Amino acid sequence: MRFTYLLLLILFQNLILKVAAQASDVNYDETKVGTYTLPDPLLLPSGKKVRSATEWTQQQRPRVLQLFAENVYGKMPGRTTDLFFKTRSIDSFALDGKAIRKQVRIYFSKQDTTASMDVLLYLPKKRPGKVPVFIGLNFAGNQTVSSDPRIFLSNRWIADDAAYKTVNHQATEASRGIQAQRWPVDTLIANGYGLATAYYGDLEPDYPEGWKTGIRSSLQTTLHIKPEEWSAIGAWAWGLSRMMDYLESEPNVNAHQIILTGHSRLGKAALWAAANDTRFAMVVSNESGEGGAALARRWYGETIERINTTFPHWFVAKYKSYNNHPEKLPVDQHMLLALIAPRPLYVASAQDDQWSDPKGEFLSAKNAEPVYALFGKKGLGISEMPAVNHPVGAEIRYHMRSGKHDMNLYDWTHYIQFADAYFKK
Ligand code: GTR
Repeated sequence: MRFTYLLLLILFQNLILKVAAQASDVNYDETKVGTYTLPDPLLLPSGKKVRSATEWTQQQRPRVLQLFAENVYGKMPGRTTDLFFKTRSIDSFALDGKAIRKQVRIYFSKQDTTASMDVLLYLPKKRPGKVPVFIGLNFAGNQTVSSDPRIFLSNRWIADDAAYKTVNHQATEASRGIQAQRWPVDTLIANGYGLATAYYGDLEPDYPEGWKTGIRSSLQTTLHIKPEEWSAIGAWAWGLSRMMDYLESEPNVNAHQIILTGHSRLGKAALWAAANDTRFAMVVSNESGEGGAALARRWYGETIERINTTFPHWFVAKYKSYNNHPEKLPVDQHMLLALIAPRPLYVASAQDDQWSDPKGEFLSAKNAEPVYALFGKKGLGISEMPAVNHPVGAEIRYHMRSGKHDMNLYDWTHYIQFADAYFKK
């Protein structure tokens, strides 16, 4: 009796300690951030520094990319050789006649036709010739992007989040257009841009065992890669490159003007995709946070340990070895941003999204500047955080919007302006 009591007491105490430790692992106090030293993206293993764009591209870039593959996101396989596209529907009078809407299924392999992704593409009719296109994955199926009833409902597993209006992990009619605010198709079309999106769950459903029914399982023989050699983020990023393959085949799309966007976890996937695939001409990271744009070494908001605990499938197993030791990581996220150079990059945060660490995202962008400078490209132009709703920078741009974790019209308006600076006729 006494023994049981003691045992229970010990167990209870352990539980209290655990909860306390968990509560204290997340910091929101700027005075407690402490000091940290970021790895220098220009430092070669020889101890010398990269001095030219050529040295960066030929020596350092492949090395840094490899370090991210080994320690964070896993290997990135190439495209399947028997990939093919099937148009499921075309509507030349979408959005009151202002756009062409196409729905295309990308089949990754002739061997297994369940491995596929559904692309929803809108192209503006008023802009002649090949048009620039914003692309990005969505969280809950293409039907959530617009209330247009002709968009095919996703038949994949979708998280049963109340906001997604799913029933038993399946999309419902009620889910049409529920994320339309995140995807301002009309505004994009009016500004002469196309939009291509696909549901990230087509690649891998987002839960720890999701790899079993996603491409990491179904394509392992075709791609010669074991599921544990890459990650969920890797699979989503791979899918973005397959969307790019499709867009290259689309006669009305300017494949040299593809603007890759991603919000939150899908922002992480977008950055990793762009690091691997230089065909993406411009990149937008919207509140990608930990494992995305935010510095891992800065102790503020989400931590490596937190992300690995809640989402053990997002990164490779080795990333867990940095749980309480971000200082041991041979890279930090400014180096991921540096892999985007010299392409225009927009990093955006939201003021009420402290979990993503806005300042850590700003500093990450700041510390990618030396690599952009090798190409003669300008960065943020300031070294302190700008005021809220005050975008700054040139080839690397940054803003912290007021409001919560989201991707809204304020964000898109600035992304469109950023794209206009490069792609406007
Ligand atoms: C959070 C996660 C973040 C971010 C976010 C999202 O729960 O901790 O890293 O990815 O989800 O994707 O909405």
